[in-house]
Amino acid sequence: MPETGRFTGKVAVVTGASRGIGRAVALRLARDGARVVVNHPDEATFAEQVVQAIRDNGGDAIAISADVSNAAQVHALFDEALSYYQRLDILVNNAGICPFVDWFEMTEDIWRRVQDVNLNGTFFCSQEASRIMRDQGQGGRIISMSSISALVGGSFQTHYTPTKAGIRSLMQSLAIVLGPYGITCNSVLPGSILTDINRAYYENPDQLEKDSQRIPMGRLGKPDDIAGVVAFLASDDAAYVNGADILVDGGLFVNLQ
Ligand code: RM4
Repeated sequence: MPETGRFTGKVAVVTGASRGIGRAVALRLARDGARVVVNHPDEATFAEQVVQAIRDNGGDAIAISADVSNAAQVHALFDEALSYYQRLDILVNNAGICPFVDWFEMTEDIWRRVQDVNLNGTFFCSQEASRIMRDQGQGGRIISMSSISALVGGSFQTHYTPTKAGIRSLMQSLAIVLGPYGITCNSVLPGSILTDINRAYYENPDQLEKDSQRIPMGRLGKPDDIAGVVAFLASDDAAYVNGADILVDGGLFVNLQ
């Protein structure tokens, strides 16, 4: 896909960008001209590899460590991003965890940690970013990684599915609050995308085959399948898309019968 330059002059923060979908989003926005903050919780090696890949391709990026579940670290993340790049145009709330856990084995710590990272992290980052964008007065884009799990349950994801539904709902409410500032808020709902979040689960070839066969396109998704949709929502082409969600699942959700 040739570079479009459509994000030249724009600055993006992508959370959880050291691996998986976040990494693909960071690379894509940078390839299209954005200067990118590659946020990671504590994966400096992976994050620096993403930064180097962007720089090797002629782009501009920095890695900033912050646990998005920690409000003080999120404040510091955006402080450092702003002092380095002097502006903020795009926030991609991608950071998320999903340890697959049996309901009856679910502990309070596991439950709270998934809520803290996925939902609270999206709240902390969205509030920081929207304040910056509001004060900048030039609009902005907030794109959050919800999930097909916002729409359906998951027997080993009882802690995770409510956070993805909450993220989708938060974007709908923020679309109302931030629309007057020209800041759009939208969700992307990935289906089954093969990344480190579920790699162990799919090491079982029977599980991989079963899930792939349920998808009309016959394969799990790839991080790049999501990155292109995020780039659309971040672009001027999506200037009037606000409070929306885009399901990116190869047809999995509709394949009931
Ligand atoms: C998604 C969906 C996928 C799963 C990931 C972790 O919402 O449920 O199947 O692999 O979560």
